[in-house]
Amino acid sequence: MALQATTLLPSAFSVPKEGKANKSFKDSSLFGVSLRDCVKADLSSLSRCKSKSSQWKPSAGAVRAETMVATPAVNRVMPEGKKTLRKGSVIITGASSGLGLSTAKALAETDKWDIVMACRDFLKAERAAKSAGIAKENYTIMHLDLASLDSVRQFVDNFRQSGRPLDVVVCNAAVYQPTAREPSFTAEGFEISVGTNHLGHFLLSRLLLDDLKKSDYPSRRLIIVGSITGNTNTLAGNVPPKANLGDLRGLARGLNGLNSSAMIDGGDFDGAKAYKDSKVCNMLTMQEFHRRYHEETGITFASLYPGCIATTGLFREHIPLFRLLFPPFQKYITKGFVSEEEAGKRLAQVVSDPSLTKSGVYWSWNKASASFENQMSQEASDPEKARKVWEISEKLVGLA
Ligand code: LMG
Ligand code: NDP
Ligand code: PMR
Repeated sequence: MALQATTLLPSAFSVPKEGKANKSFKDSSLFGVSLRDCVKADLSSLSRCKSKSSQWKPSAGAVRAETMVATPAVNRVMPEGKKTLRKGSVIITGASSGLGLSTAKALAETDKWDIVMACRDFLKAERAAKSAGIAKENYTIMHLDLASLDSVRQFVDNFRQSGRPLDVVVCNAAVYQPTAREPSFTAEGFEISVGTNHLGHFLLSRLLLDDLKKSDYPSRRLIIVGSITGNTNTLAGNVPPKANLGDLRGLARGLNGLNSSAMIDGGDFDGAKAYKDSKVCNMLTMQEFHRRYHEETGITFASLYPGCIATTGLFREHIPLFRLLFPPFQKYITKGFVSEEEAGKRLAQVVSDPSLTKSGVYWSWNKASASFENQMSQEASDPEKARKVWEISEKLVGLA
């Protein structure tokens, strides 16, 4: 796919693909945005709404690190006798900082969500939730370390024991190791960025699919956070090192750095590339879920680029000079900057907005913060690659 070479000019916004006007837009060029809010939301899944009430009651005996008990998710009867929808039940991974935390906050403020913050550091998550001012009746913290597949399975067991319904899953957590010279590895020996960002989430979402299927909530969603930097049809995605999964030979051999490369394409280790590759896997996984399960289940599978949230903990391992210059660079030069609060509102829309139920899509936002359906790079939208990544990943995580 041709790179949008026009992108350094402020006036050069994304051009819709022929025949796809009003549908697909590329990640913006300089700004990561398009001028046009073009989405015709597919509201069809709303028609699946059932009125059955949930059986869930907060369970005091659940085996998990939990201090907060949420409001029972039952249909509430209004004074006039009208039933209102029960609270939605959402799991957000990596909700202890950055985008995950601000999304939890945005959802909590609506009082319509019971939020499970799935975090590796319980105390950090608890402090984060408190200092963000999230009301305690709206959230529960459960332990999840995506860098351990045992922990992922344990989390799913704990979640099920809590007796909650499951309506939405947000795969948000990620690690980024831009300065690492040598790879580090997950508990099972996978390179840590792909192991955490992709394989941990892959197992988690595969297991939780059964729970989503059981939900009686009007719109069930599985959301996986993607990024512009994994998309080589953008300027940002062309800053070296570029994402490239190659023929997946490293992934197929287990990314263990021993008898195989730690990189998906089998090349030399590069932490920034591993992160971008993991984001490509996230976007491919979302589409493969869509192809395999949307029609059968009605579940919405979506990905997104929330904007450049240059202030988050994602850049904690970058050199201090980068952390100093990156926010003003994004704010004043690329204008791709978005605050944590704004990005959280964007992801909260993908969780709960009745107009964002379309499945198989990658959402982005324009400068007025209106969502639009964006186009991913050729590699990130390659169905054959998506199938191969899916099949290799299910072997690696022990599902096949
Ligand atoms: C790698 O370096 C690191 O090695 C790695 O560890 C990891 O951090 C990784 O992506 C993360 O980055 C990338 C490095 C090298 O880029 C830099 O950050 C160096 C800065 C180079 C300075 C360029 C001047 C920009 C002016 C901005 C001044 C503001 C200063 C704030 C800086 C904050 C930090 C971001 O990258 C390079 O090799 C440099 C190339 C940079 C441009 C890449 C553009 C891709 C070109 C694609 C073609 C575009 C087509 C457009 C055509 C236009 C026609 C007019
Ligand atoms: P942060 O570092 O602030 O948040 C990442 C979260 O992931 C943290 O809560 C972190 O936990 C958690 N996490 C990391 N490793 C694990 C693990 N092994 N198990 C469980 N949780 C883990 O970064 P952001 O908020 O920026 O990133 C959130 C998402 O947004 C990521 O998917 C990222 O790729 C994406 N994104 C970010 C952009 C940006 O500009 N910042 C742009 C585009 C996409 P802890 O708090 O314990 O460290
Ligand atoms: Mg990038 C043109 C717009 C643009 C946008 C929207 C981003 C987003 N970046 C842009 C441009 C550039 N960046 C340019 C021109 C450069 C060279 C100066 C540049 C550099 C750069 C670096 C070194 N950018 C980075 C880094 C990182 O380490 C970040 C990264 O790649 O992490 C994987 C990053 C990012 N730039 C972005 C976004 C969203 C990131 C954060 C990473 C992500 O989550 O995808």
